[in-house]
Amino acid sequence: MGQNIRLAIQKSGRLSEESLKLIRDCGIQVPASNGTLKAVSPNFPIEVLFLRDDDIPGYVEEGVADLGIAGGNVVEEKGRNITTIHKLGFSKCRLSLAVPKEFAYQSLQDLNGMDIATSYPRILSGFLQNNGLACNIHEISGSVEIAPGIGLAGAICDIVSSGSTLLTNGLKEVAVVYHSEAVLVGSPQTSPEKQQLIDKLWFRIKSLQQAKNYKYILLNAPETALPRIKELLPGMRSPTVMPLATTGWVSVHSVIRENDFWEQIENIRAAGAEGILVIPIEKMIL
Ligand code: PRT
Ligand code: ZN
Repeated sequence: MGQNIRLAIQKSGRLSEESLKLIRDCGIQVPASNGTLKAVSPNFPIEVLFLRDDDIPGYVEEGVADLGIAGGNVVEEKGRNITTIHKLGFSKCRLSLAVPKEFAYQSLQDLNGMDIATSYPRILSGFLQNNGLACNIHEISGSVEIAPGIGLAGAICDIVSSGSTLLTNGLKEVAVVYHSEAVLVGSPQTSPEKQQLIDKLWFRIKSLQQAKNYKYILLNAPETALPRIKELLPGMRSPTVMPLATTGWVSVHSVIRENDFWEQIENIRAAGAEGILVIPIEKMIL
């Protein structure tokens, strides 16, 4: 019996639910934490550690955890020596500059020399430097959006999702500094045994992600429409074609990217297809 891998996820917050769901959708059972720091899976050699998101990059760098799930914004801000293994596609948000709505903003240059409040001094200073701006950064740990109102700073740099927090505080978003989403991070050095388990986990995550982008499509069409429908639905190798009880008609089964489906649906119908069903795919191994 080999070692367990340790995965650090956020204990309670915006990332917690999706992080846990991702692991469970991989067929890995994780007992409910009930406030404990750690849960051991009964069916995969993994221990899940429940931590504050800000601490996850540091724990991974120090080897306390082999893997972590954190916001790209936090990973980038901490600047730890860890590798981003992959983007996970959830908790999407942006780190943006915002100013009071009456500020006559035209270009980034208008911010030059200003006081900017943020919890992300490292990402912000990189951005300012790249854009040739010199500003005074005021690092504050929370409620950044109130800084202009209380006279602490003329602008802020904070996480924006729907934009309603900015709006209720009389602010407007003027530039995106960093696009973020949840990421899977790992330590740069891993033993071969642990790497094997990480690869196994990553394979499962990948098959879920691929499945999300594709749909299974079934349709009926006259045989004469087949050449055109095959062009529109190439499938993984080529579509499955089965005869219907009605002569001259076939059922076509294939997979299609969700985005392509909406683009192609009119063409597919125009080619003669009817009774079109589109079904989600749970896992997809290419
Ligand atoms: O307790 P712990 O330290 O673990 O959690 P936390 O409070 O530091 O983090 P949490 O749970 O709030 O966020 C975790 C991660 O979720 C962040 O690091 C981001 O990667 C991501 N995320 C996604 C967000 C948002 N959306 C978000 N909207 N993080 C914060 N916000 C806040 C933002 O700071 C602002 O106050 O929501 C407000 C803006 O939201 P809108 O919708 O009004 O624009
Ligand atoms: Zn935090």
